[in-house]
Amino acid sequence: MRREDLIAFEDDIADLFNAGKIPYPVHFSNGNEDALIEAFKDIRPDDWVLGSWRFHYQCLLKGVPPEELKAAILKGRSIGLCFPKYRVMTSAVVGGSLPIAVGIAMGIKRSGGTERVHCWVGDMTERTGIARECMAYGHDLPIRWIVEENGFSVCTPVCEVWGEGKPNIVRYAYKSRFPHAGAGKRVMF
Ligand SMILES: Cc1ncc(C[n+]2csc(CCOP(=O)(O)OP(=O)(O)O)c2C)c(N)n1
Ligand SMILES: [Mg+2]
Repeated sequence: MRREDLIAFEDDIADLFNAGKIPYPVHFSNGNEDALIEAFKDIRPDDWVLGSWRFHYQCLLKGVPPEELKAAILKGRSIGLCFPKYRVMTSAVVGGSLPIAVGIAMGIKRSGGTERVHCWVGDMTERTGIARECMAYGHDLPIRWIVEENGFSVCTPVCEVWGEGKPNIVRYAYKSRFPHAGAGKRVMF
């Protein structure tokens, strides 16, 4: 799907929302067209695509027919779109889709499949414990994490919350000649 088609789809949904025709939460990907089109160049039809509350564009780019997507949005499903037939799954819970993405990727690896998993992650979601654990598990799995940096968690600046760049968080690097514990020899007491 082309950039203009993505924008036209969301503009239609935005007009319906502003006219009070969609009494449910909707989240828009406006401004993200180029990054998403680029990410989808590496996504095949049998790959899985997972993510969060903001997923209209990913659904369209994965092949969900616009009318099917619009019908789901009008029923209030924009915040948690799932189209297993097109291998699209999302969760409206922060971090909710990441363990599912890991599970799907593990299943693919164990069965010797060639499909891959692509999981979208918000920049606040990325900093949660569940994301760190899932991303650590994902190293040897057919999974790609795509982090969207918008600088915010709803209205809260992400870096400010974590104190990133603040002067009262001081770091220094060091390398020890000893192991984590002990002095390098296995001593039996
Ligand atoms: C467990 C949980 N806590 C809180 C929320 C409310 N919530 C919805 S979106 C969101 C922001 C998450 O920020 P980020 O991961 O950066 O996503 P984005 O900025 O792309 O929306 C929050 C806190 C939620 N959906 N789930
Ligand atoms: Mg964010």
